[in-house]
Amino acid sequence: MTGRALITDVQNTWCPGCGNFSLQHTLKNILTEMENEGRSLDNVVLVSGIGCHAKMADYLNINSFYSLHGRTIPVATGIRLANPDLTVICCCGDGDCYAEGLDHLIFAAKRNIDITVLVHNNRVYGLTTGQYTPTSPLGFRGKSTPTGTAEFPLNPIELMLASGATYVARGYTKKMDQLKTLIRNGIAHRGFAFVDVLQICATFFPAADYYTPRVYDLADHDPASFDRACAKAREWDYNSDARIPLGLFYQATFPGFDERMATQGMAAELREKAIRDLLESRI
Ligand SMILES: Cc1ncc(C[n+]2csc(CCOP(=O)(O)OP(=O)(O)O)c2C)c(N)n1
Ligand SMILES: [Mg+2]
Repeated sequence: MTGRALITDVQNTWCPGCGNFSLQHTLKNILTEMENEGRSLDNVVLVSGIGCHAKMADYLNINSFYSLHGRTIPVATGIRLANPDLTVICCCGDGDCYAEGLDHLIFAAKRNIDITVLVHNNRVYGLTTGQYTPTSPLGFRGKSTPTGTAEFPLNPIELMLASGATYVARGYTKKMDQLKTLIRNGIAHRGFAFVDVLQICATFFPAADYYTPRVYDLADHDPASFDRACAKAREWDYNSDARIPLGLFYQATFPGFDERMATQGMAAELREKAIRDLLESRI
């Protein structure tokens, strides 16, 4: 399937200026690079939830599974366990996986299942026209909160670090080169890779004027240090006026869920040794 057209001719209904276009083109460029390096795109599967983000499954010409709202990650986990030769990429919404599917996100990180999760974090329920999500800022006005939310937002970077994720990054749809590197390296990472993508929702949360002057690159940060990753995660709490670090917060090597599951059929003493060897392979 070399040189296939990666953008389908399905009618695109994203709003002009939507951050999903940046993610679509970033994924297209990554898939093209993978193909040019000799990897068959037949071994790549995209799993989406339900929402504006989920239309990625319609607009990118690769194997895809349009799942249920909040159920992106269990579907991806099942695909990966059934066929470890597949590279599985999840396109989730912030409503999709920080609200409806939050438990799945935490357990995928805890298990270190080898999938890559991209959260199209526009900080709003886009498709259903503007209700607040767990990452909407305090006071966010939308259809369900006409006088502003009374809730403080969740910090997904902190949550993923606490849940055991072995690759934790944050990108921004207006920093496409960095976004591409973060997603590419996440796909290459052995284990659970999580990229929270600050995404412009042109209609219900057009936050570029807020993000663009605040973002900076975590270039000098050491992603091997869990403690420093936690400190960096707390610099911006998805609500304050602080500067917003973008880049790789944390990366570690730890045996994946599929590797540990593979030891289950072994005789007891072999299994013990296999698990010991796997744990010693941690950095
Ligand atoms: C179980 C379930 N609950 C609610 C809905 C209705 N619904 C469809 S899309 C959506 C919001 C999606 O928001 P998000 O995941 O942030 O994606 P976005 O549209 O912002 O990309 C909701 C609540 C649904 N389809 N299924
Ligand atoms: Mg959303």
